[in-house]
Amino acid sequence: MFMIVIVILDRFSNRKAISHMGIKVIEFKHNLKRISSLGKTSLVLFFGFLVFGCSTEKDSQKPMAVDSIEGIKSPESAAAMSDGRIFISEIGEFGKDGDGKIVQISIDGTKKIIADSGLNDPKGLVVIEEEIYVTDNNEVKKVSMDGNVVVWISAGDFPKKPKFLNDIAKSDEVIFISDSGDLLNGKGGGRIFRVDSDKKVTVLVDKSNSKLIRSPNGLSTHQDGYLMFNDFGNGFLFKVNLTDNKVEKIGEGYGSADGLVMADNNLYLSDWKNGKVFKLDLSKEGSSPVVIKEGMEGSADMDVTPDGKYLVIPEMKANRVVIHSLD
Ligand SMILES: [Ca+2]
Ligand SMILES: [Ca+2]
Repeated sequence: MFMIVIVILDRFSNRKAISHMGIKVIEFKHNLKRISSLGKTSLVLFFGFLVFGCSTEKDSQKPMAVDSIEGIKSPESAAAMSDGRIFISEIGEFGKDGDGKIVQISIDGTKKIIADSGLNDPKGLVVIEEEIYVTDNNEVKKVSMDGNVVVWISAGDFPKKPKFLNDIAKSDEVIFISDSGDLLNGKGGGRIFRVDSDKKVTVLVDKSNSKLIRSPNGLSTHQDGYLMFNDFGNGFLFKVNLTDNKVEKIGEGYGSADGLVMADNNLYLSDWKNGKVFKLDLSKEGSSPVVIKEGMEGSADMDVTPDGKYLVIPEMKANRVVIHSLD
């Protein structure tokens, strides 16, 4: 900007007559005071335009985004809000109680602890009316923005004993929760629970609906009337018809499937064990997944910022959250 002004002043100072742009013919020798009032007005408008032009350009630029936010011990899940806040569940040490956290970050790298007590191994999270609902082993907890943690659904509230509660997703008044079963030993036995508005918990699907179901993990409610989920145990992608609970396998090859999020016609899936992130274009029939990121250490439950510009990837085994530009 400064350079542009210098160049323009220089150009004006070398002109004896400026007859175009409606400016009266004048002498202009390094003395702005001698410019006629019409010339002054034109200059003010011209520089004003430049300043206005520059600020508009600046406003439309993307905010500065960091590549990653370090120092979050075993992050599992991300929930990105339209106001720029991103909530992350931090497992801490696996199997150690009391060291779980909820951390708030933003793409510019800021980090703030929301809750650092009352959590064990927190995983999937969803924000509903300024409260964070997070799965934590065999319970679901509710966390207020000032860090108060209460049990929202206890282990005994589930109709089948949960083993490894994982993702949580909301659609209208219904909440879905995946239980990955015996994920740690690769023995499956997982299911998906449905929580109604009166907090009644029922089984949505398990292996009685499809023998292929082993360890349901990521959930997505983007498609009306359906719940989409991926399976950590076999890398399959499924969808459930929420009217008749019919399960249909719609994809495979996603390894130890974890994150599942839809944005702008694209479904993003992560493979935790092999450290990959896939993009699947759902607007084209029969399209194949494309690897958009690989070599990650435990790419877990991702989210896309509501402006569609960034994929937020908890990189669990690297103890960081990666901000991946989708441009
Ligand atoms: Ca822990
Ligand atoms: Ca997960």
